Amino acid sequence: MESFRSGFVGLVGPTNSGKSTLMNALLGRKLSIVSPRAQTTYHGIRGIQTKEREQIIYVDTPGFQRNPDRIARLLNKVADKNAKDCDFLVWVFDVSNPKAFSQIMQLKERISNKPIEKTFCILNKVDKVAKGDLLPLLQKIHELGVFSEIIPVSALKKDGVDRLAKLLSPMMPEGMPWYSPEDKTDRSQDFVLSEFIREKVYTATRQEVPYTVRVEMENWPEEKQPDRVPTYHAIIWVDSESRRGILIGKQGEMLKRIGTAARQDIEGYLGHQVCLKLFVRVQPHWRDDARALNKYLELET
Ligand SMILES: Nc1nc2c(ncn2[C@@H]2O[C@H](COP(=O)(O)OP(=O)(O)OP(=O)(O)O)[C@@H](O)[C@H]2O)c(=O)[nH]1
Ligand SMILES: [Mg+2]
Repeated sequence: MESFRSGFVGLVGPTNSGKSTLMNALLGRKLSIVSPRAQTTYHGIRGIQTKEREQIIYVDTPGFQRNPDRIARLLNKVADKNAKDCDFLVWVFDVSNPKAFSQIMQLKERISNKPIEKTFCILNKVDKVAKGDLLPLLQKIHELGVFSEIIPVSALKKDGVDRLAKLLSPMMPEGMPWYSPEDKTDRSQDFVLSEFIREKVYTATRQEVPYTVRVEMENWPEEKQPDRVPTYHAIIWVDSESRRGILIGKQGEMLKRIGTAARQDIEGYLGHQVCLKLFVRVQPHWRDDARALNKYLELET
C-alpha cells in the first residue's frame, strides 16, 4: 500500500513578513488574519490541508520583533512555543524590507535550532522588488548554509506558492493523519470569527487603538430557527472610554464599517449568511494585568 504522509509545518519569521498571507495562500482560503501593521497575529493557529495521501498542518505564529516591548516579548514566546513541535520550519522574510538580510542574521541562532534539511527560507513579496536585486541576496543567504531551499514567492499574488507546496510534500514524515479530513483548523469557530473582527479593527483604526483591543464572541442562547439567518454577538473590549468612542465613531459609523467588513469574511468562512452584532465595552488596563494577558496569549503564568 502507498504510504501516507502527515506533518506540522511552522510558518515563522519577523513580524509583517507575510506569514499569515502565505498560510491563507497555501490553504487556498482565508483562515488567519492579515493587516499592514506589525503584531497582527497573537496566537498560534493551525490550518489543516488534507489530500488523498497527505495531510499538512500549517502552523501560523506571531512574528518575531527586534527590541521587543513587553507584549512583543510575550509574542516571541508564543511563536517559539508553536514552532517547537513542528516537523518542519518555513522561515518567511519580506525581501522588500532593506533589513531582510540583517533579520536573517539576527534570527540565525533560532534558525539553526532545526537541522538544515528541515528548514526552508521564503523570500516573500517578490512582486515589490526588481529581479536583479534578488540575486545577490539569494547568494548571500545561500552562503549562510542554514536553509535547504531558498524560495522566492509572492504570497499576495500567489506566485511560487504551488511550488512551495510541492517542495514541502516529500518533506513530511510518513504516518497517519493527525486530524480527520473534514477538520480545517484546530481552533473553534468562535476563535476564528472573533479574529476576523479583530482584523477589521486593525485595518479600520489607527495608531495604538488596534493594540488595545480584544474580541470575544458572546454565547447568546437563541432558539435555532432553520429558516432564520443566525445571529452572532461579539464584544470588542477596549481599555478606555476614549477608545470606545473612536471604535464606535460618529453616529456609530466606524463600528458599522467594522461590522460590515467582518460579516463578509464570516459569511465567506461559514458559507452562509449571518447577522453580526458588535458591542464595545471598556475594561481598563487589561493589557497591564499580567495574568489576563498570559491567559489571553495562552501562556503559562
Ligand atoms: N506586496 C505584497 N504584500 C504582501 C505579500 N504578502 C503579504 N503582504 C502584505 O504584508 C502585510 C503583512 O502581512 P501579514 O500576512 O499580516 O504578515 P505576518 O507576517 O503574518 O505579520 P504578523 O502576524 O504581524 O507577524 C499585509 O499588508 C499583506 O497584505 C506579498 O507577497 N506582496
Ligand atoms: Mg500574522
